[in-house]
Parts: sequence; C-alpha cells; structure tokens
Amino acid sequence: MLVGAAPCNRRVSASAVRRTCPTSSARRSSSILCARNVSATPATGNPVVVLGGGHDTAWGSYLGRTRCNRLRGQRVGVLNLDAHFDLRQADEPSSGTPFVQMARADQQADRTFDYTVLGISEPNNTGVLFRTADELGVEYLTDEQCQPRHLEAVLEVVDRLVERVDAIHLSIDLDVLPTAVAPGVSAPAGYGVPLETIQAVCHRVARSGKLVLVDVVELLPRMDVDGRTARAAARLITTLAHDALSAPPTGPAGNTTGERHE
Ligand SMILES: [Mn+2]
Repeated sequence: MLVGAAPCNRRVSASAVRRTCPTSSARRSSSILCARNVSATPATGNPVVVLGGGHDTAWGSYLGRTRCNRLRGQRVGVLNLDAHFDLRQADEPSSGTPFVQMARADQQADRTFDYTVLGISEPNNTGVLFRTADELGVEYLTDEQCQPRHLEAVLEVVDRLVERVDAIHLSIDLDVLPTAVAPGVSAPAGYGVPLETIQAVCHRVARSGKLVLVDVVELLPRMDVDGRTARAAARLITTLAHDALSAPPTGPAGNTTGERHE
C-alpha cells in the first residue's frame, strides 16, 4: 500500500529547508494523516510504503505503527538510509527531529529505541548530533564506510539488526544518494552512498520477511533532473515491494500470508 504525505516544494539553503518545509501546521496535519493511514493498514502483513514529503514524514509513520495492533509488543528496529542523523533536539518538530521524537516516545512508552543509520556524512552532522547518537546507542556507518567495496561490512550491520528485531521500519532519505543519482532533494550529497549499496541493503531487508513499513522522503521534484531522483526512488520501491512480497512468512510482524502479490 502507498501512502502520500505533503510534498516539499521550496528550495532555499539546505539547513533552512530542513527547518521550514513544510510549515509546522502542514507538517502536523500531514503527520496525523499519515499516522491514520499507516495504523489503518492491515492485517495482511504486507509492508506499507509512505512517500514524503520531508523526513518529518517518518514521525507520522512512527505514530501509525505504534498504534497498529499487529505490531503490539513487537520489537521494531528503525533502519535509516540517510546522510543525516535527524536527531536534532528542538522544541518544534521538523525534518531534522523525527528520530529523536521516536527515541523520546519509545522511552515514555517503555519500548526499546533501536536505531541504525547508514550513510552519515561527517561534515554535515554537528558534534552534538554525534554525541546524541552515542547517548542513544545508535549504530551507524558513514558514507565512506558504505562504499560498495565495504558492502560485506554494511550487510553485516543489516543482518545484526534483522536478527535482533521482530519488525523493521525502513526510512530512505533520498539525500543519502550521490548528487548525480539524486539531484532532486533539498540537501544534495557532495559524496553520497552509491545506488549499488542502497539497492543491496534494500534487497537484504526486504528478503528478511520482517519489513513492515518504508518511508521514501525528501524528493523535491522541482529540482530533479530528467526525473532521475524519482526513477531511483521508484526502482528502490519496486525492489522492496517485490522482495518483501516474495519473502517467506516470519510470524506476526512479517508477511504472514506468504502469498506472492504481483
Ligand atoms: Mn533525513
């Protein structure tokens, strides 16, 4: 199932976009709408794909999945493919805060916050963000550590996550990809993680049978070149849908039907 969120339609400086787009009230209503749609889906066990919008979309996804009966009592791991931690401590929610919001909410609800990020760009995350990540026990690899020559090590991180959780919430921020592949984002990457690595990670997660929720965020169509960012996103979604629906059933969190959906 596909769920859409409010599109990001302005481009100023990268940091400003991440703070201001969309507006706070639009962001709140978008999160509520997204949460309703995600929580209302279903018992089929097939993963829900949420299209952003800014990365604040992930907070709506979180609200939805934490209200979903099928996931009650399940340990859900968050895997974020992103150049940024998005762990900014701020009073106002934004595209820079969704994962710290999840950490706080999990703590309040006595749930484990299990957060892994692949593709961190060291120059684009502050020292405070690295400290916050360490305090929260976040596992991460930098963009340099995610180059295809290190693929085995990257997939080991993914396998460890798959092993310790019941279900996976995958969040894909398209700014994790190199600018040449994904120019249509609010904060294009100067270095980036090649599509080859991201595609391999998507295969591995989807084939685990534990994928329940996917966000694909930060697409900025106005700045895209020949639709290449949208095409890369579409390819990843196709991979995830195909592999997840072909994966063997894994129990209550995963694809319980075991059916192949074309
Ligand atoms: Mn992000």
